[in-house]
Amino acid sequence: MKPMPTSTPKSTTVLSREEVAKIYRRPLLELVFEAAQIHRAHHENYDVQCSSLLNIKSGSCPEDCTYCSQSAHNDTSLESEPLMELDAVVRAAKNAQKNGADRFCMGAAWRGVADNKEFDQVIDMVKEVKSLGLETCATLGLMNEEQAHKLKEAGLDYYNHNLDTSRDYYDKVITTRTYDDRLDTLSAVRAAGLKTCCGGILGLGESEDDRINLLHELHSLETVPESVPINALVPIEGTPLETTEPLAWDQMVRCVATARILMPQSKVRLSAGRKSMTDEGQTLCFLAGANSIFLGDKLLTTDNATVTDDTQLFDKLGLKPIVSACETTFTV
Ligand code: SAM
Ligand code: DTB
Ligand code: SF4
Repeated sequence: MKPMPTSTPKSTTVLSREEVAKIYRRPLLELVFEAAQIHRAHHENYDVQCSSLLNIKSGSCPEDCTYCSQSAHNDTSLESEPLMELDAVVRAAKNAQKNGADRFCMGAAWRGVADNKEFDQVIDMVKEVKSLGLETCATLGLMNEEQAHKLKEAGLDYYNHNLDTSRDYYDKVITTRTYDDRLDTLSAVRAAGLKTCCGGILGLGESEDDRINLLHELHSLETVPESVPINALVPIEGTPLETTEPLAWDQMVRCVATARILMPQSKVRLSAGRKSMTDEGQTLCFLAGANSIFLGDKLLTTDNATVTDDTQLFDKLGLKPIVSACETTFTV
């Protein structure tokens, strides 16, 4: 006899940690099947939101994130660079747009935002990138509400600030700021009316329970993030995580599928780590509801899957980059 379907409770319900674990641990094909149905009910099946990244300030970051090439605590080969000039940022944004990106995300290796000349320069970058007709995103570390308001006024659409992992595992990964610091920044971002891009990294040595807890945290936020990046660790020489065991392929699929079920309206981004995935693994993630990627040959400091590879994979799967949702009129 066919077993009764185990359907997921309504999306508006906040599920308990145990309910999330039950979803995550379903037989993989059943999990992917339900996630695909939810994806199709809430999104255009074949549309993929494409963000391009630019590291506008590199290295010498005072934080001790064990995964990161840019932490001053890690002995990596990355050269530190000061904040980029405005015209170089605009050139990179135009190039990203030409490649099919609809959103441009500027990242700075800062502990957080300070009220100084450099922040004013970032404000100008946001204004200029927005005027190209791109959606804008920034990831600058910790931030207060007043600073978030300034970015919003400049035309910022999204702020990326990840929870990274579970609350329990967090201090194995970063000790220079707390989980609650991150949640405070996310509240400031929300209070300013910005959209949030918030997810995590898998493959840091965390357990399956930690991954489930991270997904439960994201789903339980007062307002769920509009954009949910699921990164797989890109192991970097000179970091404490350089020799970490790679994540089992099905864990990425489970995380994407569970994120899709828990946050049906959000864009779920198959983020860092795609370069090491097979086309088949990525395909399963797209079927399981991933509908966003980082597009461009580079992430922040490491190589991404190339635009050529992505174009070929999209053609094969029938996927297409979305046209910008941004309403700004072109000024160039
Ligand atoms: N400094 C800011 C911060 O930490 O919020 C912004 C930049 S930081 C590089 C943005 C995010 O990139 C991190 O929170 C982490 O999730 C992700 N990330 C950084 N290094 C990574 C790596 N080696 N592999 C996968 N994801 C990584
Ligand atoms: C996110 O969740 N992933 C991006 C973006 N937000 C800023 C960063 C990925 C970084 C991968 C390692 C690197 O290139 O340094
Ligand atoms: Fe600095 Fe961000 Fe890297 Fe942490 S992840 S070391 S805060 S740049």
